[in-house]
This record gives sequence, C-alpha cells and structure tokens, in this order.
Amino acid sequence: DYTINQENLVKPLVNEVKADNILATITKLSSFKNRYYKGEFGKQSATWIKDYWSGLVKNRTDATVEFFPHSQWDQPSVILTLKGASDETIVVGGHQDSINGSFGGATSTAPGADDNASGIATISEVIRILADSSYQPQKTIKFMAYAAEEVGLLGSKEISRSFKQKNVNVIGVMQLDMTNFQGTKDLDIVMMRDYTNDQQNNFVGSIIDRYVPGVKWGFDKCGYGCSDHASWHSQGYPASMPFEAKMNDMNHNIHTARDTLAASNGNANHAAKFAKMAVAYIVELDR
Ligand code: LEU
Repeated sequence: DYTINQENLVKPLVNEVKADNILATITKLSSFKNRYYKGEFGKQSATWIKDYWSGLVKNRTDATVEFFPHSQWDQPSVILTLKGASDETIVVGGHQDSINGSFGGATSTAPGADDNASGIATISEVIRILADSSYQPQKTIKFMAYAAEEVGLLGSKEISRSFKQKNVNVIGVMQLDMTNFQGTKDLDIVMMRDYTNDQQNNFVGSIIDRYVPGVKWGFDKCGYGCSDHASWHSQGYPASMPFEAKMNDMNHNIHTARDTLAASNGNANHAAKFAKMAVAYIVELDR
C-alpha cells in the first residue's frame, strides 16, 4: 500500500546514491554511435546493458538478468529480476534505444545522453545500491531497459501485454525517461498526469517530500503517450512518469546528435535526485 513507514531501511539506501556512478554509465551508453532498435549498435548496447547489470548483481542468488527478445526487430529488451517471496511485482524501467530525427536510421549519430541514457543510468545506480546492500525484497522487483521506445513504445507494449496475458500482479510501475536536464528553474521532478495513476503519483510525491528533502516536485502533462508508462497504463497497471522538467522546458536537443552529456551540464546531479526517489519508492512499496 501507499503508507510510508520504512525510514530505517530507506534512509541509508538513499544516502548511497552517487552521481558519479550515474555519470559513468551515461558516458558509456552515449559513446555508442546510436542505440537504434535496428542495426548493430542497438544490439551492441543492449548486450552491454545486460552484461553491466549482470555484473552489478553477480553476488546475489536471488537475481536474474535476461533478454526479452522481440520478433520484429533485433534489439532485445533487458529485464533484471530480484525475486522476493511474493509474486506481487514492482517494475522500474526506462528505454534503452536512441534515435536521430523522426526516421532514425541504423547508422546515424544519436548519443541519447539524456534520452534515455540518463534513465538507464539512474536505474543502474538503484540496482547497484539494492544489490550491494543486504536488502531482501519481499515482493518481486523488476528493472527493465525497453527496446524500441522511440518508434512507438514497441518493446514495452510487447512486455506489458505478455505480463497481462500471464496475469502478473504488477502493483506499481515507475518510468524513468529523461532524468538529467533541469529545464524548469523552480522544479526538480515533474509528475506527468496523463497515462498515469493519480494515487501512485501522489504517493511518489510524498516519497520525494519525505526522503529527498530540498527537491521540489510538481505536475504537468505530456499530452500523448510520451513514454513506456503509457504501455503499462493501457494494460491497466498503475504507472507513474516522474520527468526532468515541465514539457515545455525539457531538453530540446533530444533526437539529435547534440543530446550529449555536455548539453546536460556534464554532471549527473539532476539524475541523482531521481535515483534517490526510485530507491525510496521501491522499498516503501515493497513493504
Ligand atoms: N523521451 C521521449 C521520447 O523520445 C519523449 C519525452 C517527452 C518523454 O519518446
């Protein structure tokens, strides 16, 4: 449920978040020429994420990392599972693919440092912290790097449909897509109201107030199913989309060769706020 009462567990984990780890992951992911859903680079980057996440959990016997293959294109999604005693499932995900322009292309330059190396790097830091701590999940926690978001949420559509078909009891979904560009001066985290669950959005807001002091949050709308949370929402699962800025103020270099780390200030301080929020969200929802 949405009560907040795990301070003894949550606080030390939140304190473990290190922006420099997020920075290193963004640097690596944005060094691929692109992470397009078709072509060699998008496959290579998926393999890199799978290997990286496998290394983060190598000392955990309760963890598995798998590809979720897609039949219509080569780039697989990546799913890391921390298995708890209960089948109730918490999903924290973001898309791994990047794109240049609306038409993309397997050879164009698309570093996607903010869109969405930042989200995958934020998630990776959460994985590292939970894996390194002695934290034992009660529920099942799944981290996802979706393929093919930029071409119509394709990877997350297949995954959320298959979860629904198998009746997986997903009790909460958090989408991290663009976490490292602070475009709105007086706001740090902006909860998108459309294609999301109001109650869970308010819960995430309360999580921020309690565990990420000094971070200001508010609401806005995408105006369309702007990211993978919409896939889960369409299947009836409660989803939230905490975003880097108000829609109008977001990073306007995305989908170009200029979506570099330098264009997000060259540090990962903004994304670190999202990692703190996500750790606290997972542990509070897990208990
Ligand atoms: N990163 C998203 C996309 O390119 C857009 C953003 C507004 C959430 O699909």
